[in-house]
Amino acid sequence: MKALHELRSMPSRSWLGVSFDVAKIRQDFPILEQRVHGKPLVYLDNAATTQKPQAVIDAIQRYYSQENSNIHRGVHFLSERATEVYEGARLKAQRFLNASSTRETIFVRGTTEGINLVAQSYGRTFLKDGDEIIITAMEHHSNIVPWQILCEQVGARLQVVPINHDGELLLDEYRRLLNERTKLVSVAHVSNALGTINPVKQIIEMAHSYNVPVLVDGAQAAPHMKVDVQELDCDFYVFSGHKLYGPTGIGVLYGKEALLEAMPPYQGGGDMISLVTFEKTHYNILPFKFEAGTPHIAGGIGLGVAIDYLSRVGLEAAGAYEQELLAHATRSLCAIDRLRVIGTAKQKASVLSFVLEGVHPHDIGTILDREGIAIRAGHHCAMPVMQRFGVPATARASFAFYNTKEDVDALVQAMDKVIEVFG
Ligand code: C6P
Repeated sequence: MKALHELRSMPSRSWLGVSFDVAKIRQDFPILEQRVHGKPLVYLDNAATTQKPQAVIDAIQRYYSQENSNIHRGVHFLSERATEVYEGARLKAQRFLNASSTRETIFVRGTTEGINLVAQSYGRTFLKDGDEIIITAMEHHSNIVPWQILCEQVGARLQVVPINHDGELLLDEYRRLLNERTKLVSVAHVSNALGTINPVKQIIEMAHSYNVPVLVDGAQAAPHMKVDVQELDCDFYVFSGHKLYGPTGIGVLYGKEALLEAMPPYQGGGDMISLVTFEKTHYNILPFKFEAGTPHIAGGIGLGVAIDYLSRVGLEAAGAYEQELLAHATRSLCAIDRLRVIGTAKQKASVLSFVLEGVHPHDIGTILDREGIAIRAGHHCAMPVMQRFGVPATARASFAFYNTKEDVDALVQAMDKVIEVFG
């Protein structure tokens, strides 16, 4: 007979056969132990932000209690230590994306800032009146508004690739929109409102046949699948640390070195310079040219630890397990009368948006909350998606690898309560 500690460390099999020890993983996330409104917390708002493992919390605490100092500046022990840990985190981010060097790995506040950086630095330098930027109908506002601002500044035009009723891109329309006026394509790897996984490699190849660079918004992809920027051959890739089990206020912009070299700084200030005189300023080398001011040091360090944690869990196993959760949740929710899933693409990540006839999504969210279940209800910062599907909002459950089949079943059961209350 096996001892209890041996049994505990054995990987448990999930219900469809993917081997994944979710019970053990849940022990790494202290927040999941709490009760909300007297019920065990069921956290299904992972597309908004993921919870943090103890290792990340410890790293942030360690930084402020033992390492806190400004980086790249000091000659003293603490500054050198903090610089080493922070730059170590950059190396982890570089390897995570398989970027060819840390010069291509820029720390930003998150996906939003990364896209704004490219729009204002690359866009204002290389786009002009009459040029076109292609985005898609499923973008988050962060991948729409920065381009609209740029269009107003330089006189360029935004072109939008439409989607079908399953929430898949119409690639023939994309092909039709690409032409010699196209100067940039910017597309979500995974839609936050629909869950659709876009064929970004194909999108990039098509754009490159017109010599057009492509930015990929990886906010919802990086936490769920292996991203290899060299394999994708994307020109820019952005993601947020807080959706990847890391801290808020930190993210990564990957850019091909030649493009980043050709781009002017986004902001001016300390650390992004090599020499300042009143006559002329020389900028720092990459990646520091794009990192003005004291950065989010604790955030960078926390993100590095989150990347380590994710690689210990194994992105591939986690992704396969999340697919099981998604399939189970989709089947169970679809069995509910008058419930419609919004976003039924063949390739999806673990996002499940739905509407229930006659009940506003905010009311669904409120009833579920009373049951201890956290989902998001609203337009998910993707208003054009809501317009496309003719709904004001959706309820959205989004899964992480620490969620369980029981979490999904709790959601489905609580939907009975919603129906009971609203009829
Ligand atoms: N989506 C959601 O609940 P920031 O806020 O910069 O970390 O990420 C912005 C962003 C950009 N692109 C996509 C595809 C996203 O999903 C998000 C953030 C969250 O869906 C908050 S609105």
